[in-house]
Amino acid sequence: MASEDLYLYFHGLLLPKIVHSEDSLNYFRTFRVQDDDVFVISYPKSGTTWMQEIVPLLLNGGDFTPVESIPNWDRVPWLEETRAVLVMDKLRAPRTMVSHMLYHLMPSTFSSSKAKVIYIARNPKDVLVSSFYFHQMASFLDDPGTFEEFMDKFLAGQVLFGKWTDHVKSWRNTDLGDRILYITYEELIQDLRGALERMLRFLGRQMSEEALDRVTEHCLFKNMKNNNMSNYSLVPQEVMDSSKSAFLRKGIAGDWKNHFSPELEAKFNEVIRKEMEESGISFPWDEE
Ligand code: PPS
Repeated sequence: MASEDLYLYFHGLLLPKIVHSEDSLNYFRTFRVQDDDVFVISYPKSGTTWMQEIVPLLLNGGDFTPVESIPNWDRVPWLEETRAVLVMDKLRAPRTMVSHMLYHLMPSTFSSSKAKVIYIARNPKDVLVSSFYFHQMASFLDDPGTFEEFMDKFLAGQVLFGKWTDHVKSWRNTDLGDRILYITYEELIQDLRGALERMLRFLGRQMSEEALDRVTEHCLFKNMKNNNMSNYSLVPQEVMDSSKSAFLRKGIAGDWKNHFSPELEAKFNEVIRKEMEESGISFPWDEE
């Protein structure tokens, strides 16, 4: 399918038509944010689905009912997607939603509200690898071509939600103060329980040691992979072909090392370094 049939543009950002429309973007733009709303913000492939599992459990004291009975896209909907208008009224307060949008494109009521934000970032090299496989299995995305071709598109921002560097820079340079918590996918991989404790404190919640142990165990990759409400097995094969690649694919940090040649790594590092150099932002993976 031609790419104009697959995507629409929103402020220069490429969005897949299968879940975005003019109406859904109008809904997004005019959405009335409430003070107790909780947002998870991510660049695609940075740990969104993981957070759709984690945050409801932290907010409800470790009750597994929603994560075992409601698909992730309705449990913690994407605010910019077509399902938001259908499920938002069904969310219990505090409403939890995800968004891949840049900071300056958020609804106007967002910055004046007291809504909290958890921003999850991931090593862009692993984001690229994850996205490459996602493009192979998702029929609503264009063919990624070779890994090198896809890397060029990624670096040029000709991928979903634009450039990774624009996304992380937009969300680092906000005036949200203590309303925003920054977390990384790698931190979750390294010490999931510790990261959950950090998020609990940020959300102003408490949980018994035993409940936190159970939530940690439930959110491990090997267990989440078996949760049909979160592993995208409810999506028809012709839309997401898990025989090509699973949505919950590897769930590790550093898979990029299996995909980058030294030349590709040098090219990638150079572009990202240049675009980040005056931002003052550093990430744990910068030294790798
Ligand atoms: S999307 O399409 O933007 O919603 O994708 P997103 O959920 O942000 O990213 C998908 C990657 O996150 C991995 N994932 C996990 N890793 C470790 N542990 C858990 N529990 C987990 N859940 C999701 C998923 O496997 C994708 O990464 P890759 O590298 O492709 O495996």
